[in-house]
Amino acid sequence: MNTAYLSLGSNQGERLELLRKAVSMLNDVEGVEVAGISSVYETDPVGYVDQPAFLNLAVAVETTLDPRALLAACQGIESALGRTRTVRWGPRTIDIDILLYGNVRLDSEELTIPHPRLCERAFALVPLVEIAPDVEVHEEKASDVAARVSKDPSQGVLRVASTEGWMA
Ligand code: GSY
Repeated sequence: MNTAYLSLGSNQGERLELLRKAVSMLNDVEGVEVAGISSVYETDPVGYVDQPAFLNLAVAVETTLDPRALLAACQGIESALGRTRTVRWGPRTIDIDILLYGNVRLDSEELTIPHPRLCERAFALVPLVEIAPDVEVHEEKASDVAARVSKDPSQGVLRVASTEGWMA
């Protein structure tokens, strides 16, 4: 069994409901169990900034799937929830990224672990640190990286909702 951390984001449609559905669908995947869910954060768009604000959260999963199979499961959920890949950095109903997978380091065309932009993204780090305060990214405590990145005023991250009861 392996522990992986995922980042979920939505900035199109019923954002909160889409996140809730995506978490529930993840838990329904054979070989995946959702073991922790952060709060929901409203976050300023990073990268392509001319788009609506996101809701983001992080989940911890216990999984027997290998990283590529986990990625395929995440992409299946994105498709089922209406994600289309028209504009690369553009608005999306749901996005599910693998942030960390145990101590695995992987660099392939389809998948890089740890996520290549994790250390630049308060929207992924802040929820991650909430559920995994001691986790490390590239030999640095994620909480230290989060504190540094959160000083960037363009990366607003505001806790807006609890996820208590989502897995009940
Ligand atoms: O890679 C995730 C999609 N994404 C996000 C996101 O989830 N949240 C915020 N705040 N900005 C983003 N830019 C991209 S691309």
